[in-house]
Amino acid sequence: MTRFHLGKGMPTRVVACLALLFSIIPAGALHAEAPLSYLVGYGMRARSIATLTWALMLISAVVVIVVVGLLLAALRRGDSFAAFAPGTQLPVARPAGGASWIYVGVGISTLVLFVMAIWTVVTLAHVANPPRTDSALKIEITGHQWWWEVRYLSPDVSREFTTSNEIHIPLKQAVEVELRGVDVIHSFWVPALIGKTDVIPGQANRTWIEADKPGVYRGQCGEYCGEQHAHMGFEVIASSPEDFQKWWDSQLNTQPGAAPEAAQAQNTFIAKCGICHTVRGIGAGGHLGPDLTHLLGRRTIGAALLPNTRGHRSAWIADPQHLKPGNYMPRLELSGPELTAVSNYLDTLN
Ligand code: HEC
Ligand SMILES: [Cu+2]
Repeated sequence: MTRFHLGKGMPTRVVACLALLFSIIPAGALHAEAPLSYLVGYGMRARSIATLTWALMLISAVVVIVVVGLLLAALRRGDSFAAFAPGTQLPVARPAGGASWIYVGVGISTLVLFVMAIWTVVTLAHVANPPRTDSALKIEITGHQWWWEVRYLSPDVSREFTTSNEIHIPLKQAVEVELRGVDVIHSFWVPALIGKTDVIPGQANRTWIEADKPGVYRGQCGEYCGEQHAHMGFEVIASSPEDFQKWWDSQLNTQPGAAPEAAQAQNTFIAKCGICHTVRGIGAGGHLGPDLTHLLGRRTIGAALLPNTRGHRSAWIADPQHLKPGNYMPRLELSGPELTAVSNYLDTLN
């Protein structure tokens, strides 16, 4: 008489699955060093969400382990059943007390799911609104295909200004963010600080952002928005309130008109680039592309695509379609001298 048996490979496979499950957790922790990791939060908002994420992940892991353990136990018991000859009938045995396992199992699962649901709702309610709004700094962020316009608002209108792809915030302050869209739906996402909020044309969505550790936090458009969606990045720079104020003050400066020997370069810039880009102070006032008034102060160009070095700037101007195919800055067919003149002019925008 043959017997059912589990097959030699079976326990090994189960062990391998468990090992895989456990390896995900340390891998997740290591992954925290990655710029787009959401497993470690910096700031009250991100931290409570990260805690919830870890808790749900661990509870789920424990549930899987318990279920796999029970399944293995059940399979081992089945091991001793005799096989049936073809044509014989399978007797249905119902051991006494067997159903109580089901009641206990359903009871425990319901309780665990209930606790997880309540915890999730409480956490989301807790982070939905900033802790205080009275002194909150307000910024308005507009998503464009494929870059971010950032406007700092102030009760004193003369202190308002616009920049791009780089958001500076003071440490430990809840900054109110109003999100606007002009073309398609984008999504504002800084994994280490804040979950995704949709950016929708014709609607102003509100969220808030806070960081409690100085540093540079990588952000990314989180909703597919066309060819260069993957290169619609930005950075959030959190610094002390004093440094933040200094930065704000410096951004208010307009650019002085060029000295006579540099007038040619500035005129080339206004003629070739001013239709799409603003440089405050020189009469270049286009809005199709990022504001370039204090370009040199930014860490990246092309929406966090490339480090902001002279080489990358020149390469970008010479052929933006090569570096970011499909983006809305056309290849301008500048002559060699024009390219040099414009690059030199950009070098003055600090
Ligand atoms: C037809 C409009 C248009 C013209 C003309 C144009 N640009 Fe642009 N420019 C854009 C757009 C749109 C972007 C954003 C591209 C992106 O990141 O998707 C951009 C991005 C840039 C950036 C990167 C800015 C950042 O913060 O990421 C620089 C630098 C730049 N342009 C310089 C120039 C210069 C210099 C000229 C003139 C030689 C010029 N542009 C002409 C539309 C234009
Ligand atoms: Cu987008």
